Amino acid sequence: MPHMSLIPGAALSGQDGRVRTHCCFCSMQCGIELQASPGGSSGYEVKPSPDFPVATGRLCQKGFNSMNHTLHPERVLTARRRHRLHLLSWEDNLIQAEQTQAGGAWEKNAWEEAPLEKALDEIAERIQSLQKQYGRDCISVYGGGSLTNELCYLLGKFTRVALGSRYVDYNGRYCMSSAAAAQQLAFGIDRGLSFPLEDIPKAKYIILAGTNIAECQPTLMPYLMEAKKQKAVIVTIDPRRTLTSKIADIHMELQPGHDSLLVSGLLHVILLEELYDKAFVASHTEGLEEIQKAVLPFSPERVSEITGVSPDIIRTVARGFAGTDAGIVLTARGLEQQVNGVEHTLQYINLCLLTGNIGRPGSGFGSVTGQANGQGGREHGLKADQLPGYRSIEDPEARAHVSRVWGIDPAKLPGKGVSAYELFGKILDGDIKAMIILGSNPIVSSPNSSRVAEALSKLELLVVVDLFETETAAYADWLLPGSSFLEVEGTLTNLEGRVFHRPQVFPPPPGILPDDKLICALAERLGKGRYFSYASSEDIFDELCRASAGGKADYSGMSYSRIRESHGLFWPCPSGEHPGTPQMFEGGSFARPGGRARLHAIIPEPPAESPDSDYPYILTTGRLGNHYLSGSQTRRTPALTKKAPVPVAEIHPTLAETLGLEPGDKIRLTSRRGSLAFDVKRSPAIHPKTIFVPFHWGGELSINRLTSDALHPISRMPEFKICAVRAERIAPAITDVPEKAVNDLHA
Ligand SMILES: Nc1nc2c(c(=O)[nH]1)N[C@H]1C(S)=C(S)[C@@H](COP(=O)(O)OP(=O)(O)OC[C@H]3O[C@@H](n4cnc5c(=O)[nH]c(N)nc54)[C@H](O)[C@@H]3O)O[C@H]1N2
Ligand SMILES: Nc1nc2c(c(=O)[nH]1)N[C@H]1C(S)=C(S)[C@@H](COP(=O)(O)OP(=O)(O)OC[C@H]3O[C@@H](n4cnc5c(=O)[nH]c(N)nc54)[C@H](O)[C@@H]3O)O[C@H]1N2
Ligand code: SF4
Ligand SMILES: [Mo]
Repeated sequence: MPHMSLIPGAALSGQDGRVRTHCCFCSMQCGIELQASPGGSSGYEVKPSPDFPVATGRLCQKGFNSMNHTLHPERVLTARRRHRLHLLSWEDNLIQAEQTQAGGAWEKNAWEEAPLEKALDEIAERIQSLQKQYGRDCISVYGGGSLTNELCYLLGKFTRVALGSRYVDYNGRYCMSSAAAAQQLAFGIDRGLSFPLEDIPKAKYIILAGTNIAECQPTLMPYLMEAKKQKAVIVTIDPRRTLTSKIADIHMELQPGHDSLLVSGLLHVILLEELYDKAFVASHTEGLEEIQKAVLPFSPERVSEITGVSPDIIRTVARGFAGTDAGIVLTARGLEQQVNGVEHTLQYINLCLLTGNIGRPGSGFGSVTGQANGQGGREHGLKADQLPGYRSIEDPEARAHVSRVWGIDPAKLPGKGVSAYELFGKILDGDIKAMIILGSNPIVSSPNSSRVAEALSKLELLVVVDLFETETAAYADWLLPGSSFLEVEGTLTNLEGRVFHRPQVFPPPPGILPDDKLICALAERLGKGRYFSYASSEDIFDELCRASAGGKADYSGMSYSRIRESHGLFWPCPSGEHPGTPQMFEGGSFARPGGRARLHAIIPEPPAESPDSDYPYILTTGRLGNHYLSGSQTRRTPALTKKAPVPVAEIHPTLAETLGLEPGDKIRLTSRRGSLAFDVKRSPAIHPKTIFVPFHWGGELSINRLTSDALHPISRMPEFKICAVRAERIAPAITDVPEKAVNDLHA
């Protein structure tokens, strides 16, 4: 099918001929403008849009290229099915899957194309027969945080109402779950940032811990630069000196896993020197005594012995942060994606609470959200234990309210399911037999991914809805065409908690349904159409707002027209007259009983795997500026992938020397779960015993074959940031050596 039919003349252009939408990638959700460019390959050129207030009129390289993958010739444009090779072991299946990825044939099992309508009929039939055989809970749904609020809401409702299953979760479990749990515990509510970005320049002291903003939210940097211009002190805490730490006055380099300990040192100084905000702590918090006791053993000297950060620096930062009346702490996945991620986050929250740096302009705590809709994705019932409005699925009142909005009997509403990674365990246990994945590529993005491959091979039905034949789709029985961000109308909620409207700017290619309509069409075939008959995306949003009424993430005062007029409304927004809530916790008022925030006494604990003589180094994983997550979109964008065609392991020159690495050598990394070879970059900017590898690739280049699947006991966040590895030199293969050298060798 000629994909270019997507473009000509299809745009719903504004009066000035410019088409305004938003970049599909990170949580900044910068405004973009598509401008007609008849000579260009797509017919459009992408430019920053000055209209949306968040992105300061800039785009990063991913933003400029964000339209590229939607036009890629590999886009899936028809439904495809394939019959499973039941005789293969999962290891063989894995090899087959990789051959498929590499363009080789899964010959006996080649894809057959089918009209979408027929595909949906057959999938519905198969779901019904599996549920008849194994019960309603045998089918699960796995969603993603890049999708609109409307779609996240629909996927949760679809699972509970159309499938009647308890098993739904999403990739945000790998992303924001530790920060979400910590904010719930401390503040009683979870919004990424408790303040608008425009307040950052008012801060006088900014701590950036485990967040590489310069590569991950590049258009946030101007806010930090403006604060710096106003003489703010900036501190970065990371095992690497990143692009972000270039703007820091102080960089605290520590090995992964040590944030709780380091902050214990800061709190020790603040409490023992009585630098804390006594009035704020007395009126607005609880738990001071426990925390005073907990930090006693952690003098700067003791903390320094383990972390290597000098006692002087610990004292300087503690006194500096306690001494300001405008201090901000931002954290991200660096310290959150750990089995102690909730505790690390709670420590940084303690730091803000004890110093009274919260609830006023220029101060506060924030966990920088990651995906396009990383915030909204966690509010509308796409989580295993959650109903819309950030309600608990175990709360009888919440169940009654949402059931009323949905028009169902609360007794029929399923209970709590399990977290994203645990869904794969349920498949291996034989409890889950079928899965629908929409908006994620978990073979690349899950920890210990060989186990995920084993699980997906065992399913009796896997339906993947994606733009591309991803590494995950290689295990699918059905691959259905997904719609791109340009082809679906909806709202998203950015890192500030600002809900904004994203228009549909092109119709989907012929034969493709927008994702929301696809889900409703499947619900109809499952005999539940009456619960999913929406006239428009706005109709879904209005229902979402009603379902959220009275919940923590209350959108009930919002409407498409209000959101459009104001360039976004901040939640909570509980009535049509409410202006929205850019600044949370004003005057020290928190969402916990009695309005007080909770301080948490944290005893630093070790990670699931510590280095030992067999696995002496720590592997940590993360991102590069020009790729996005599992890479299925950015690896298909030549302008981005040419700058980083393969993952490269970042190691300290001292480690390179210890391993005897010569220029051109590769490095073999081996964890308890697997072993892979990588190209090497020597960098003095990384801790000498830590190795960093980005995770944006699949197959033999996928670092998640090595990562640990230890989960946090509450948030169920995997420990992506720490696993113990061995490192060895791989000399170039003999075939890589010039012919003369080989001859010399044989002489
Ligand atoms: N270019 C790009 N941008 C993105 C994304 C992308 O894939 N590519 N993804 C988006 C998404 S979904 C997310 S969640 C965000 C993620 O944004 P970030 O969390 O900022 O990104 P990461 O690279 O995962 O990790 C950040 C830093 O944590 C450090 N780190 C590792 N271990 C520790 C530790 O124990 N303590 C501390 N203090 N630091 C540690 C790493 O060295 C790294 O520099 O980015 C979003 N933006
Ligand atoms: N080792 C390691 N692993 C990690 C992390 C780490 O730091 N280290 N970080 C984790 C984090 S924070 C995250 S958020 C996850 C994310 O990891 P994934 O969930 O795998 O994220 P994506 O690559 O964005 O996958 C989205 C998929 O949906 C498709 N898609 C995009 N938009 C749409 C749409 O509108 N409709 C449909 N139908 N499909 C769409 C894309 O083509 C892509 O295949 O990775 C996690 N994995
Ligand atoms: S900063 Fe994020 S939203 Fe903005 S252009 Fe870059 S990837 Fe897109
Ligand atoms: Mo994320």
